[in-house]
Amino acid sequence: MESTLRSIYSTLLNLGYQLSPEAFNLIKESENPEYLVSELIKRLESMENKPIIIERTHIEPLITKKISSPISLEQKKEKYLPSIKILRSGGKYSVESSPEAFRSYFLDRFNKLKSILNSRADVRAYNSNNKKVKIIGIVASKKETKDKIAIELENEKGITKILFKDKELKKKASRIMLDEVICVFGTIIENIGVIGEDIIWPDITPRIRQNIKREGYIVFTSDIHIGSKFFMRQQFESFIKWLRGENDEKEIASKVKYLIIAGDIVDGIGIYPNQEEELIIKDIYKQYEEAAYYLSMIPEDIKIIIIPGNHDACRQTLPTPPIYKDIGAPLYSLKNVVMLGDPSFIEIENLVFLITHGRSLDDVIPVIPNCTFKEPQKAMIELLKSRHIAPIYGEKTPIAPEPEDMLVIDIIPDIFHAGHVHVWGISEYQGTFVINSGTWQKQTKYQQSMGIEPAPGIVPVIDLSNFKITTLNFL
Ligand code: D5M
Ligand code: FE
Ligand code: ZN
Repeated sequence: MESTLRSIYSTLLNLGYQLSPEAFNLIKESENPEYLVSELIKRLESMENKPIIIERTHIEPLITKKISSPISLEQKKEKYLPSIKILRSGGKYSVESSPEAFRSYFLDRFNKLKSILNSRADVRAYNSNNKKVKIIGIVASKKETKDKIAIELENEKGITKILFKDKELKKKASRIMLDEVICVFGTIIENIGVIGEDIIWPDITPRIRQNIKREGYIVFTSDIHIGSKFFMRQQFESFIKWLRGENDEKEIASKVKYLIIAGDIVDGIGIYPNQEEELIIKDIYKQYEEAAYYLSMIPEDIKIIIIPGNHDACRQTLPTPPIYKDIGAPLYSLKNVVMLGDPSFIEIENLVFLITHGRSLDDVIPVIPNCTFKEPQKAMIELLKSRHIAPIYGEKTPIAPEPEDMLVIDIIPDIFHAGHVHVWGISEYQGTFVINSGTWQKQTKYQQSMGIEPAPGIVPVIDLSNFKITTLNFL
C-alpha cells in the first residue's frame, strides 16, 4: 500500500501536480487508489486550466460511491422532497420571422396587455364622451422636446398622437418605453390630437401569499461565465464548498433546497469580437463539462434550476428554449438539475418564480429616468409595471415572433429573478421580491472601456420561513 501511494505521488508530481493533504487522504482511503488516480489524470488532462495543487474537490466527483456531505443525516431528514411545478417555460413554437409573423406577435402582445389594462378598476371607471377619451395602444413613437413629450399610440383603430405638456405629466411620460402597451386618458383637441391627462401602466397587483408553513432556503445566482479568463474560480469554489457545508457557516447551507441559475453558465464562444483572447477554455463542450464538474459537487438533495443566458449555447432569441441538449449534455446528465427556457414561470412551495436572464435590461436601463446599471432591481420593477420581459423591440434584445407573446408577465410572481448586468440588487415591489443575482466574472476589458463596474461574488439567499433576503459574500 505504502509503495502504491508513493508511486501515485511521484506520478502526479512528474506530471506537474501537487496533492493537498486532504486530496491525498481521499486517495489513500479510497477502495482502489490506482484506478482513482488514473481517472483523475484523465480528468486533469481534459481540463484547459489545469490546477497546480489538486484539492479534494477535484477528486470527489470521481468517487462513484456517493460521498456523504458534512451535513448530518438528521438535518437532511427534516427536508421534505422538493417539487417544482413548471407553469410556463421558454417558447412554444418554432418560428420563421416574417412581417406577418411579427404582426401577429405584436397583435397578441397588444391583446394580452389590453385585457390586463381593462381589468384595472381605474381604466374601467373612466367614462369616455365626445371629448374625453381613453386609448389603449402600443407605443409606436416617442419624442421629447423642452416643453412637451409627444407619443403615438397604435391600436386596431389606427394611430393617435398624444401630447403631454403639464410638468408632472411630462415626468410621468418620460418613463414611457417604445413598444410597450399603455392606457392614456385625454381630451381631443381639433387638428392637434389628444392632450394626455393621465397614463396607466398594466402594472402588478399586490401579491397575497398563502399563509402556509415553509422552511429552508433558496439560493440565487447567474453569470458564472465558466471558460472566461475573468471567471473567479476560487471564489466560486468557496461558494460550492459553502453549499457542501464545508465552511463555518453551516446554518443556512444545511437548509438550502434550491439553487436557481439565471443564465450565462459559460462564457461561450464567438459571443463578441476577439473573445478568444479572453477565454481560458476555448471549446464550448469543455466549458459545459467544467460547469457540470462544479455543479456535480453540490449535494444531490439541492435541486438546481438552470435557464440560458446570451453566452450559453442556445437559440439567441426570446423566448429562449433550454440550452442545447448535445452541447449542454454534461449538465443534463446531473440528476438534480432541471434545464428550463427563458423566461420560466415555475412554482415551488406555493410560490411563483419568474426567472429570466435579463437581457432587456440593457435596453430598458438607458431609457428610464433614475435607472442605472448599478441598481438593476429598479429596472426590473419597471418591467413588472409594463408586465413584459422585453418591452422594447429592435434594440439589443432579439425577439422571436411567436404567434403568442410568451414574454408578457401574465402570471404575477412572488419572486422575480434575473441576472445579466453583473451587479446584484434586491428590492420588493407590491409584495413581489425582486432579485438580481450578480455574477462570478471580474470586469472584462469591454466592461472596463464602457465603465461597467461588476459586483461579483455576492449571492442572494431567501429564507422561506420569513421571506428575509440576505446576501452571502464569497470574496
Ligand atoms: O453582459 C454583461 C453586461 O455587460 C451587460 O449589461 C451587457 C454588457 N456587455 C458586455 N459585453 C458587451 C458587449 N460586447 N456589447 C455590449 N454590451 C456588453 P454579458 O451578457 O455577461 O456579456
Ligand atoms: Fe453575463
Ligand atoms: Zn448576459
